[in-house]
Amino acid sequence: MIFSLNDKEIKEIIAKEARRQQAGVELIASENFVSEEVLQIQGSILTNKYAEGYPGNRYYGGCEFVDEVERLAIKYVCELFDVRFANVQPHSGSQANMAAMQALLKPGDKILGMSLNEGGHLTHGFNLSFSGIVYDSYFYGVDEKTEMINYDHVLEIAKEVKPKLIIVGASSYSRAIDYSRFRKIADEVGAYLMADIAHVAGLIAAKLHPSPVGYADVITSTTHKTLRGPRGGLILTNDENIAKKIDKAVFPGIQGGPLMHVIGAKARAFKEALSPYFVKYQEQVIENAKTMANHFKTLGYRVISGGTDNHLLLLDVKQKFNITGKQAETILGNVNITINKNSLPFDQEKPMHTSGIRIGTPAVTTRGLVQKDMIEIANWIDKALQNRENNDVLNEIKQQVELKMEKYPLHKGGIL
Ligand code: DSN
Repeated sequence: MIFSLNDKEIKEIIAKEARRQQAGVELIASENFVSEEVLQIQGSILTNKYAEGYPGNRYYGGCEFVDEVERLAIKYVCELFDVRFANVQPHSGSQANMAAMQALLKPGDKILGMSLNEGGHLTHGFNLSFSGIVYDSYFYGVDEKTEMINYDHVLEIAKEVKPKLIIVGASSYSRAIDYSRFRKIADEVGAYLMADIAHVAGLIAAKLHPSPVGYADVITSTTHKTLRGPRGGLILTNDENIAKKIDKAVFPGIQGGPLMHVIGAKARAFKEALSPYFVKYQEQVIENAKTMANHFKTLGYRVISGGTDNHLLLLDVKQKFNITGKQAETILGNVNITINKNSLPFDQEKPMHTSGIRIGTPAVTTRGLVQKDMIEIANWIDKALQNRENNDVLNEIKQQVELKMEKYPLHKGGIL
């Protein structure tokens, strides 16, 4: 598709990015590669249409066909997660969260979310995000020993804070989440429960991770992580009254015209996620993450919480090499292995430096890589970090990475 572009300036930039994606091992836990279908729909003429409002009730004429595509996206996502109501218009996960909170809360209300340092997300109450500015935010974290959520401790905090909303969900937490426990905690303190499943949505859709459906009042997600759709957000609920409030909060509350080309691409991604192939893909994502976590342990790394139940793992590089996560990110970037620095629970380093790195397997699994490849990649990571001052070794690893990834072209291996 990119090669039919006439604009030389942008075409060259896209071509460089395409080469980077093709030649690298992509281990950012929140990234993935979409199918050709998703890519084409997102690049389609659906982008030309204004459609403020909802199907059958728009502020513009000529919406009969974009109504069809939005209805399709809603139908597929409701089927995928087994829920009654969906809003597929949020432009991102952050906006899904903003709308969900606006639907349930008033400014100044108390919210309780997982702290950013211990795995949570900016929009779960961080002081520089709308969520920490508009609402009175409080946090729970992980247990110092197990590095997992201690549900009894969450209950204690909830009893003390008495929040109107509890948020469950994380960006860098490698363990399964017990949504039923969170429901009980919310009930004990009379709070709404919102599950942000952005990271694990694909695993939940494939029934390989517990689902918050039936427990959370509202569920928010992005569509582009494990779910492998276009960049965007969504909101789900089984409560008709809340669904109406959510629709109002998304439009006209915080957004104007929906991105109909993205909604079209979301519909396609949800359809792909309903196929049996998608379950196999997610099984492989988890197998790959477990293989890597185990192999890093045999290489002497401290894997946070001792392992993983999902698509990601966190490694302590400070303890192993006395380097920061930021340094590790740069070293690995130089050998075409893309990860991100990540604060570890109780990290002594600042968030711009960190003691850890986060590694995720959704993208490499889409490329078609399996367990034996994870061992090879973990060995490269280890070798690169160990030989971080030896340019010959680093160049050799980079060449090996490029050579390997040539065998797994984008939009081939693993994609429907
Ligand atoms: N930036 C996303 C992530 O990497 O997890 C969360 O929004």
